[in-house]
Amino acid sequence: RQRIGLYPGTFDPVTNGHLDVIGRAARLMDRLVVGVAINAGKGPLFPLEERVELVRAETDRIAQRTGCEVVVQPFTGLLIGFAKEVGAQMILRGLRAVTDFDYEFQMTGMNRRLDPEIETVFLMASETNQFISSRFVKEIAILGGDISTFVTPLTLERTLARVRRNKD
Ligand code: COD
Repeated sequence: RQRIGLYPGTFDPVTNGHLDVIGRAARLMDRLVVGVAINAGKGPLFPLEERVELVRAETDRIAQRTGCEVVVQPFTGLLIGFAKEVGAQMILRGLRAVTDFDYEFQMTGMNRRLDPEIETVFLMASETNQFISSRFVKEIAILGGDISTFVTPLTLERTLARVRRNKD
């Protein structure tokens, strides 16, 4: 049986923290679906299509390096529904410091109730990437700070372009 994992998120934008987790997940899976959620409630900086495009651009290398088939797909609606649709046996989530725990704990518990067959697995990024969050990347960029060690050069360029566009 093929091991299929789903790594869902908002990826607004994708950071070196996300890519670190994707690299680890890819080593464990035959196929990794990265699900990019619409998440209109979070008021994203990037439109869904661009978030998908950026994750795709950054994950090609990971697929080559690990031999895992990495597929990036947008999704709307319930996470558990999407996990079933793509045939995932597990949902992968990244865990940062204590602040993530409560949210992840609730999400995992509720998803488990919705479908007890799908296991949620947590992965930690390396020390360099552990603390990175999309929220602070955006805030730092908007306030004119340097985000070049938190995101790839392509995402850096696109983030600065979005921030500039929003100012006009
Ligand atoms: N180190 C380690 N992990 C990290 C790092 C980092 N530096 N940065 C981010 N991560 C992890 C996050 O903890 C998360 O696990 C994952 O990467 C994605 O992060 P985000 O912020 O891009 O994504 P979220 O947390 O906004 O994604 C939320 C979902 C879209 C998964 C959620 O809202 C959802 O499931 N929506 C669908 C509707 C649904 O089913 N709702 C019911 C849920 S119970």
